[in-house]
Amino acid sequence: MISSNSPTHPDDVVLDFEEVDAVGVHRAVEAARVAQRSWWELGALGRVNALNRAAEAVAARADEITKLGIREVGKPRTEMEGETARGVAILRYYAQAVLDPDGTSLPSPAVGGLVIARRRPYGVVGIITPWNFPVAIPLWKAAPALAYGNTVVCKPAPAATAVALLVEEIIAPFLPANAFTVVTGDQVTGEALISEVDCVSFTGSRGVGSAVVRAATARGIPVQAEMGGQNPSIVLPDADVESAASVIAGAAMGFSGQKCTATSRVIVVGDPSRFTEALREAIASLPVGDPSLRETVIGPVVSEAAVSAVIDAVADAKGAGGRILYGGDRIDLAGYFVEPVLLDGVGPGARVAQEEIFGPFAVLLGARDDDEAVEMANGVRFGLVSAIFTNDLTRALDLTSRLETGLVRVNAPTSGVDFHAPFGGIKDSSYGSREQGKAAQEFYTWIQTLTVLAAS
Ligand code: UN1
Repeated sequence: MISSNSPTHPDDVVLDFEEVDAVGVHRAVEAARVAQRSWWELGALGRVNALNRAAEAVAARADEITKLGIREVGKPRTEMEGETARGVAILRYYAQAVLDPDGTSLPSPAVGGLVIARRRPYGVVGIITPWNFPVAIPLWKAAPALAYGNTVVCKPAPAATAVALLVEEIIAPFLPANAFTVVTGDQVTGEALISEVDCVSFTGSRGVGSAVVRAATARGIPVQAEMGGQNPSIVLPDADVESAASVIAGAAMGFSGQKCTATSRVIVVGDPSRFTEALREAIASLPVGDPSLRETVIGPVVSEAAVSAVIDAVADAKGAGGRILYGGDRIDLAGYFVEPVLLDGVGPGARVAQEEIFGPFAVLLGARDDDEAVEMANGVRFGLVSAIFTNDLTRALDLTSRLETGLVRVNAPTSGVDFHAPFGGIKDSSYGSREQGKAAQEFYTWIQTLTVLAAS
């Protein structure tokens, strides 16, 4: 038996559930395989209709989903409301994407013939989703997989299982039976899923992601994995100090920094003193506490282990010469609360400036000039997202082309994703083709080249 507990009140057991074993996963995938035929036979307009109705059903129960998300993963209300609304928007978007062109017509070698490269669904897609976006990530994987004709079996992170089951309860009635099912569990369930499905999409840690990629590629099935980040925000000397500090504070500490897109390093070009003080103040002004309150920006972290990771990182940074500018202690509340941490004094090679802490934790680094800032920004194994703060368009453009990250944002927070744009990183951050937007079509389909000639 596995329990999902509220990080705000760990005595509050949100859900107890069984780990679905290999036999159970096999049954779910076989049922999804049968469902895929009915789903495909509904035709494109049938899929549009079903996904639109699913979107409206999620919208109608947005409050319930939001409340459960706040309770189960501790995401502050404003962010959780935004995430649920994003889930609805994703379903509506992919409902229409069903009608996008699904291939290309090419010149025929024989006059009067046809050559068409058309996209076909794989069959059953396995999605393995994290706890930090309990609604948006399952939906941004499931909605395109379904739109392009696949069915889906979802293995959510144990800590977000109740939300995943609620999403299933809400959307499944609009689809053929077993077209979207959740299998609860942890590693055993995830491994069984990869061994059965036709295609795998994963978001989570680097360690688990590497194992997922190895297992899927060993079977020769397509796989995409979104893993960690160690995301830099670069502040140029001409940036508007107050506004950059406020955006970066939110990007680093919102939802306690528990996003693969969170800012973890703040690289200040030139004299850092004014910006350092502004950032310290911006972080200090962020309301910390009960995630069910609308004003809260920093709620709990997800678990006791996550508290320890932050406290250990503080000790580690101090050992490497770090100076704590803000926070660094556990907060005396029943749940898993830690103060947001801002520090400087460590070098770019320090562990806390290289690895992902996945908590409310930001390291300030100083750079002499743009070249040094780029070198520092790129000097990590991750490559998900970077941000540049400046009003100097020429300098910004130059930096954008030198930063080795899948996403680059100018005067915008590293966190926050546009569901209609391709999303993903390079280096150790990602594997496989991009998620979201039209890029998802490429991942969830294969190309069949069809040649039709007139009978001679
Ligand atoms: C966001 O910043 O809104 O798991 C989304 C994550 C990322 C998604 C970030 N894959 O944190």
